[in-house]
Amino acid sequence: MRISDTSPTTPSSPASPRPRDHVDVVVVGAGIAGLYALHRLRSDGWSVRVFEAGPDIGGVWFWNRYPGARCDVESVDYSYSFDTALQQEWDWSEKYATQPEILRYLHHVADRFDLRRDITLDTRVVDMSFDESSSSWTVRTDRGEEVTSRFCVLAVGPLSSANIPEIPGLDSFSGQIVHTSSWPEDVDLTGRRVGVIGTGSSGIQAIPHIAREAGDLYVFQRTANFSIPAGNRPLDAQTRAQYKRSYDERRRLSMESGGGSPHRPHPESALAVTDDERRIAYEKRWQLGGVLFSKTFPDQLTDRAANDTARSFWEQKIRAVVDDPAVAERLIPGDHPIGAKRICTDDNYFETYNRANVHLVDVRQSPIDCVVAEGIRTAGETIGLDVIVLATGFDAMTGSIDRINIVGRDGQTLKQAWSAGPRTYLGLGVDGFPNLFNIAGPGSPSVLANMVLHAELHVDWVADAIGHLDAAGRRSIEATTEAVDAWVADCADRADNTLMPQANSWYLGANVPGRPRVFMPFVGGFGVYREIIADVAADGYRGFALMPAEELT
Ligand code: N01
Repeated sequence: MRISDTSPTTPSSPASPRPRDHVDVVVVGAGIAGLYALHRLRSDGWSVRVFEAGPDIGGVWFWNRYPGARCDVESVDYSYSFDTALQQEWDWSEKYATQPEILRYLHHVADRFDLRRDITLDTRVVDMSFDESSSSWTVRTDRGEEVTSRFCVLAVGPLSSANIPEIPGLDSFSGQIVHTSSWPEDVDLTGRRVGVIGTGSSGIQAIPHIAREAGDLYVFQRTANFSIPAGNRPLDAQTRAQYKRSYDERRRLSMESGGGSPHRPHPESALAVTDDERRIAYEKRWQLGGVLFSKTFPDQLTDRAANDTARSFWEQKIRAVVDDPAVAERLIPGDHPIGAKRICTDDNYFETYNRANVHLVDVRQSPIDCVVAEGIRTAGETIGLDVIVLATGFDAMTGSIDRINIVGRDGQTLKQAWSAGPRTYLGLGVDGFPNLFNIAGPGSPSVLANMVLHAELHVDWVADAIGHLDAAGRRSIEATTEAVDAWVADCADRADNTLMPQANSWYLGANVPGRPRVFMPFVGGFGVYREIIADVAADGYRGFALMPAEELT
């Protein structure tokens, strides 16, 4: 029985439908995951409403429109796989799609599958509470709307809440301050004095573009970062046709892989091959471009000696392109293994430091004291600026979930339940919070995988689970505390067996003061994870309690 069949529905005219105040599923967020959740769940016959805080669909691909923003996963892979016709009709113009092209693609998907009619834009979900007696959620928005639903799907994105640094005096700056993740449309950097704080993926992508526009660019680097040239190029008709012919195989390989990519690592340990073989393997990955360099060899992220071989190859490449050896030295990370933070993907990043108008400020040597009206004051001087760009990243994985007051069974909030770090079963469910599903959040491969395929994997699992509950006459599904405890321990063990926790990364919440230091993504690999969650479903949703209707209080 479908809840919507029995609930009062709002009469509507086809011309101006009134949004329903009771639906089967509320989805929070209209980014890549939310859009697919709407399509899949609606195709299964459920009534769905999607709430999106932004003025447009697209999630991070709406907001992250800083100069040079593009995806660091190949466009042909960073695209939905659920519809063969969609794959065949959409033409990607470059190996790595720009932010505007990805947003155009998402608009195309929204139109093609008629998604907009169930999406409410400019509306932030602020409060969600579970009522045990009706086994339903009440969802409240910042516009005062209240909707009840049997299920809720959080598709809020793991990297969607900006991390604004607590630098004294930030408010006193007389120029413009922008954050890369909410880039205004009207920023003119031409000839201006620009300061960029942060050298993660966003900063490293934006810096070469800003350098070409700005009069002077000052890069405030706290931690040097590993980055690999993207090797971006336009895709000609022949290449596109070849991709389209190989989609099935590409998707199959991606779904089975460690990170959601069709490219396989070298079969042997980095330490088992000859120096020549190793160099050739790294060179091949270097030419492939981007983040996959961290997966050249299977033991690169588990064995420090293997990791060091990658690091020394990388260092030679960087020293060869930076003219000033002292600057090169400051740009080479010394504090973490390569790949323990997400490797950045760039477009002439290191070469940019050869420009006369680009100045590297090492914040560890000359800490930022404060921001003043005319610029940034460091240990020795005041650097005059017109624009400050905060490329300071995100309150990752849990930041956007924390912004919603989520109240589960017995009045417990999710914030309380996660006060010592996020606790989930399979990343999908939380004990005490029935019928609530989290897409690509903590406890799942999430940001370590291809986020589009990951979204599809999660949404399909959730839709199947909802269908199963319905067919079995169950009203709710909730992870058991035992299953959550075991999964949290398993995730921690897997992470501890890698080099990943050795970096102060956002994977650990280490970039946000006050966050508990817990490695949040599942590091066991996308393909392995996919098998685990499929097995749990096939085994009657092992580790979840499925409550029959008559047991409701
Ligand atoms: O954020 P980050 P990001 N003073 O956290 C520095 C995805 N992404 O937006 O390392 C001075 O990585 C901070 O320094 P430190 C991708 O998954 C993808 O760049 O903490 N500096 C760091 O250098 C990526 O990993 C794409 O010492 C301060 C920087 O700010 C993730 O998003 C593009 C500071 C933040 O780097 C996050 O990337 C963009 C302070 N007070 C993003 N506070 C693509 O697909 C912070 N920093 C290409």
